[in-house]
Amino acid sequence: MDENLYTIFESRFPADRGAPLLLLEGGRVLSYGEAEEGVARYASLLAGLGLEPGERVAVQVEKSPEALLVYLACLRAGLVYLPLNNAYQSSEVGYFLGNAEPGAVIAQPRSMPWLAPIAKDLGIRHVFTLDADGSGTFTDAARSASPRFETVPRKASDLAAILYTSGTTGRSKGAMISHLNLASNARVLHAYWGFRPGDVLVHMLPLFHVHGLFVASHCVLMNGSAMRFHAKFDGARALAEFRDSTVFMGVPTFYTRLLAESGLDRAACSAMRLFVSGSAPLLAETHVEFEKRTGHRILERYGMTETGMLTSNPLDGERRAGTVGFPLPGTDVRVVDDEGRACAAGGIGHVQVKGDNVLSGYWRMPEKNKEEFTADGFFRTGDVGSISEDGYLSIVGRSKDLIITGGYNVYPKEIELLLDEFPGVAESAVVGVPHPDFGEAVTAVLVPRAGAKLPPEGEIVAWLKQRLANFKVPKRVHVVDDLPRNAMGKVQKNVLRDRYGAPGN
Ligand code: MCA
Ligand code: AMP
Repeated sequence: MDENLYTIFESRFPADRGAPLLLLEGGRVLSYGEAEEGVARYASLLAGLGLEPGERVAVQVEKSPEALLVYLACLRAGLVYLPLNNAYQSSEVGYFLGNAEPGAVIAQPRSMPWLAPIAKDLGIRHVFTLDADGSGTFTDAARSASPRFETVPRKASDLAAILYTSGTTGRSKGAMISHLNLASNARVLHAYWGFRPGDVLVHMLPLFHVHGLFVASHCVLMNGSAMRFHAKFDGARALAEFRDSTVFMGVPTFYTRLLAESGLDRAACSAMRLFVSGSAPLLAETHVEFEKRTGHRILERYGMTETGMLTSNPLDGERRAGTVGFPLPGTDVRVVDDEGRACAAGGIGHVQVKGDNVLSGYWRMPEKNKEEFTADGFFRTGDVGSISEDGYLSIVGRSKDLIITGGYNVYPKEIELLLDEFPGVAESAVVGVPHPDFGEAVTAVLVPRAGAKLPPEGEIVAWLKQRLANFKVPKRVHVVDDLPRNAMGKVQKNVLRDRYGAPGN
């Protein structure tokens, strides 16, 4: 039986293929029929290059309708989609390409001066451009490709995508996501959040991470309905779109920015039926304030790149602020102590999960697979939580050293390793401190070598900007004589967080 995710989507497309899939800025519309034809052409082009099912296609492009169709074309052609955040710089991209060994790369034209040589060195056979306006060598070549394509059948366990997530060691790991992982989560979310004919989703998330690419887009494709598709988040525009839309999904920063819009009120949101938040903790005060202004209780859910969505507050029933709700159907969620024993209700412990939505392992890292899964097959999320008597999960912290800033993950180790290379730096520590817009902000603390004088903060930040995606670059860099350490010699990051998290730092 064919378990290709694209086949599942296709079976849910509207009978009238003239119905809209994408409602674009300036009133442009992309219908399901047009999308289907575009996907077929792109799949024909990719398959025609001689790429075999299972080969990777790396994509680092701006969000555009074409970018969405490239993803669907990879599914359809049995290729493994490898999306890359377009903020990643050359050294980051070089690592991903070297590790994943894609057969083709599609990237922004402006990246070509540095990306083409990397691809050549790595022996990547096909390199295409795709710009934000849909132009580029990829779409040029697709024009003469066949508008008919027979979907390549896939088994449930075949890979659909690889998504890189950074790690606590500073080395990124490729999460291997199968057709079943995606299909099971798409089916569950579509039902759990009550998608129905005529729903219109406002899509302002980036397309290179799970939230925008899978959670939001898949609900729409499973529903055969339309989404208002924007290149990026814009509060005023979102408000205008809410007037004739029904569903919105965003990271907490989207909601705090919406609250800053004076026009956010009940009337502006009267057509909407559902606001979903995730990727980072939503402050209870944001939840309360949003309800006061709009009458809507935000539905908070919790997930990971490796697992898709794991828990959700209910559609009908109490959406409890400060919690991420119940395990989704088909997902086992448990909270255990350091010895792996289940915690009693209300007890705080490690969150572990199991289900069809959970990845099979990391790309070419068998040792990580052993570390990240328990003997009985549960995945260790690295989150610390507790489950209440009545079954609501709360995420209360993380055992992994991770900062989430505006919904993007930053692993301090990666930044520390780089800072340690900065001339004159003896050691460094990177922590997350509270930030009104991004939730947490990356902050660096440096200790100079004996006798060395470090340049002004701005110079260090400029140096980092050339080497790191912009959201990873510390908002502040502090220089100190010593880092605070405990009796074991371990840096006390909590002390640094308290010191630099105070207002005015
Ligand atoms: C941009 N900047 C940031 C961030 N974004 N700094 C920290 N954190 C960020 N997230 C910096 C830029 O480097 C720049 O600094 C300045 O802010 C303005 O940049 P700009 O591009 O104009 O910002 P923006 O367009 O306003 O973007 C903010 C944003 C965006 C809209 C919140 O970051 C965003 O769309 N975030 C969503 C991330 C997401 O989709 N996460 C889901 C991951 P400078 O001027 O110094 O260069 S999936 C996931 O986590 C799991 C699976 C889950 O549960 O969903
Ligand atoms: P990522 O690696 O980008 O998939 O990020 C996954 C991590 O984001 C999880 O392990 C959590 O730490 C965090 N996360 C996602 N959703 C929530 C939420 N609603 N509340 C708290 N943390 C969340």
